[in-house]
Amino acid sequence: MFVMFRTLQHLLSFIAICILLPLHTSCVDYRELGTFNVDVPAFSTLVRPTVEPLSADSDEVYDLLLSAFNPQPGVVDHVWGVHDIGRTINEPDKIQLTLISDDFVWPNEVSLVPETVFAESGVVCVCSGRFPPKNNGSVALIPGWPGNVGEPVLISGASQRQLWSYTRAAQWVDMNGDNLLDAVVARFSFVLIPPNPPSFQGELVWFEQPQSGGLQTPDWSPHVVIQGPEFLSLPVRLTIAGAGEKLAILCPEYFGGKLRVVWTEDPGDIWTDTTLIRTATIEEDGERYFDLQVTDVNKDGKDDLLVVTSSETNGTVRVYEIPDDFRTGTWERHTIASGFSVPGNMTQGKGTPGMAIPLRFASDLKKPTILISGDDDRHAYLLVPSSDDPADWSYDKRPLLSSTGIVGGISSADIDGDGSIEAIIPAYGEDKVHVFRFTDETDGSVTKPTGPAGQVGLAGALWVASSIKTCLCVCVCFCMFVVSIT
Ligand SMILES: [Ca+2]
Ligand SMILES: [Ca+2]
Ligand SMILES: [Ca+2]
Repeated sequence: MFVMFRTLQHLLSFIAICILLPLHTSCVDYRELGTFNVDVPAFSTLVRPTVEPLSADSDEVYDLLLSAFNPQPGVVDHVWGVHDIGRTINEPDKIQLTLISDDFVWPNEVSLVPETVFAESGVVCVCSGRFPPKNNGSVALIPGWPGNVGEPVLISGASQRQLWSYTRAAQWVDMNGDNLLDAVVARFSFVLIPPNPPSFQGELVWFEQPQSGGLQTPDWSPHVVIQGPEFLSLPVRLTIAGAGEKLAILCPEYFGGKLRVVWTEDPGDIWTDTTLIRTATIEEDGERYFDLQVTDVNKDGKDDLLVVTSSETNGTVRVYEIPDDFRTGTWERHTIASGFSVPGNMTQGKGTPGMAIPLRFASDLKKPTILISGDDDRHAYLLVPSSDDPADWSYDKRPLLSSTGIVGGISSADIDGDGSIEAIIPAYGEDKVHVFRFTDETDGSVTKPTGPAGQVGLAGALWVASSIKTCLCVCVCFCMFVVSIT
């Protein structure tokens, strides 16, 4: 009966999406393929385990990387992997998880290091840590996936008095011009100095890859670029008027309530001279900047920023159009969804939505529907564009999934190469991962995607806010403990 009800519910949702929207509109069908069980599933990432270009007739292979954490002290956390998840994607209850590591406290986003970094495939990168007592985080490399993985090598600096946590995946950029790719990442520190209230510090940092043996060498030298971003930073090449492109790093701030871009005036984009580092503010309205990616949202041929601000009462999904010169231009904002709110009375420290990813079909002819993790509002949504007109920024928000708890870090890809898109939606509060399939009904063509291999989309939401409440309880206990021993 439950399955019948769910099927009917999905059918009605699909009919509603198709009927209520005008013609010439993307029409996305979807169905839930099933679920598989994982304790407290958190961030999901879909990766291609090789960077070799895929030929038209080659087999598509995707691996799923998944983190699972429990804020409670002493509980062991896990990093899981599923090699070639396409083999069992139609029967999710048959998906078998392989343990990659249980060495980390509070593992967050898990990624695969591009093969170009170490001339070696199968290097998993784990970012970890959040709130006390699980705030001794790291950026770690684990070679050997899939198969017998090695011991983690912690590249994020030697132990120090100030403990740092790392949330979103490290990005690989040569920051000092020595032809070795360095790890660029935002980091977060929970500052607890009783009797002062807890405070938070964020900064953008890069870890310098050593001249030799990087994959075997711990404690790479850290270089701080700016203070501010706590959880996410995104290097990207952006245009400057009349002079081509320049490397920039987008820096959303959750606690800082702003969105900035940072660059170096060095003409070769070498970041070692800190006097040449500049920033520009894209927005500073006090909202909690939570998720960000660069993608052409309105299908006008130019990339935009797809941004999520998290809130207890009015979370938003926004698009910023990138100006011709990112250093001096105005970033035009379009709010494409708003009013996300955390249900119930106990909303303090929680936030919604979590993360936004466009569902891009192989044909890629129309504006993409956007999949949203509701995070603390316990849902997932679709934002369906009202038309394919690039100047029309209106969307219809449709519920996709109703869960009993936090909805975590979503990811999507055409996992089995048939033109439909599969999405992985971790339901942290249910101890389950939901698998959905999306089909572009107005297209009908089923083609294999081409293009460069590598990591697919952004994967893994933050849902920092959701954790704060739990963690504040832990912190209160921690404070009491500190007070009691001093
Ligand atoms: Ca370098
Ligand atoms: Ca655009
Ligand atoms: Ca597919």
